[in-house]
Amino acid sequence: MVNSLFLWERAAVRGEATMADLKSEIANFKSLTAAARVIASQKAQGWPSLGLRRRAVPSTVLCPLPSSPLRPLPSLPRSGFTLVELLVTIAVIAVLATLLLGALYTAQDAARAQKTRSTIAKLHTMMMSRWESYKTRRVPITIPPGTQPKIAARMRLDALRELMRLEMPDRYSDIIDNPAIIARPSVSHAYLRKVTSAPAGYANDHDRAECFYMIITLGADDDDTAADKFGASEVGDADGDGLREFHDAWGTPIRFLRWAPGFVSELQTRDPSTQPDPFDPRHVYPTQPTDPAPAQTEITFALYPLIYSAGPDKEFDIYGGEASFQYSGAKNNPYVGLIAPNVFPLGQIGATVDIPVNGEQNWQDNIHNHLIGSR
Ligand SMILES: [Ca+2]
Ligand SMILES: [Ca+2]
Ligand SMILES: [Ca+2]
Ligand SMILES: [Ca+2]
Repeated sequence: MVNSLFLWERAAVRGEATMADLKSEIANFKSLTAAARVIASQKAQGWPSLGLRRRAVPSTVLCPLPSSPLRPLPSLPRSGFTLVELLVTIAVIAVLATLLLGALYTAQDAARAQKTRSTIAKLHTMMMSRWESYKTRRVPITIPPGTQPKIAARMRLDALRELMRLEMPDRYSDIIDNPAIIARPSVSHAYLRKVTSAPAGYANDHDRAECFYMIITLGADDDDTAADKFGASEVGDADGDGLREFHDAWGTPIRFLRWAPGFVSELQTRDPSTQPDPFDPRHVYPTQPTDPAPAQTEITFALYPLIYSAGPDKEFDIYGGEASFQYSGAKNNPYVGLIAPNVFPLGQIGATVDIPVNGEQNWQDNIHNHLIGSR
């Protein structure tokens, strides 16, 4: 009202307002004042008199405004997620994360497999040159004059097998046990010193791997730097006994079986007709049925040393013979197992088996030199 009178005064000064206009403004003021009094009175008695019920208010925000005493605020855009939307989002993220991790894991395993193949390829090359040398190796044995040629050939072959066993041991009994046919070769003395001087004494854990490390690093008379050909990650001591092993890229010791007649591969087909034993050119084995067991039932064929990684699953599932087995007690027979099922219930050494039993054939992801050597 004060504002209206001020505007009327200014209009009057400019000659634009009349006394009638002033009276009209005063009348408006009186009616507005009366209306204000009514509102104040009703407010003092409580809002229900305005026709609004307070209990109906909560879900709607009411706000008194000059032009309209109470009215709802306009509804705001909905923010946040519903529970279903949240769960769907989490599920999608989980699937994407799984796919990504799977891809990363696969790429990492592929790189590790390649690194392991490289390590085994080096070992295979070093091993095979030595292996081939036994075809022409002079055997330290004296054949009595007058011995039948075939008997002499068998004596020589038995001695050669013992020489291979002593110089390429794959279990500690090959080192610890005294030779039966020939004198202990010089490198076997080196193995024996190494094993018996191990700080904590040798443990049979990882013996297939520890013997192999000694063969490669001590077995070559003219190569004292064999160990230098391998990086730090390719060598380790998994059981902490001071006797080292070559490791694959998953940190598992790489094992070695000098003779693995149970293993079937492109390199070792186990077919006597197409791959006869090259160390037995006179075919003195298998022997005649009149010969004493167990030799009479054996089947011979070309053998290759087996150098193998357990692969990504770190399980070998390759039969290495019973823990108590000693070659010296089996006449250095490389084909043992086929002929003594009571001693080797799981077949020949090198056979693929589920040990320890977990229901999985864990040999399938193994990386081995037969795969590399056959290419
Ligand atoms: Ca050990
Ligand atoms: Ca060790
Ligand atoms: Ca495996
Ligand atoms: Ca298994």
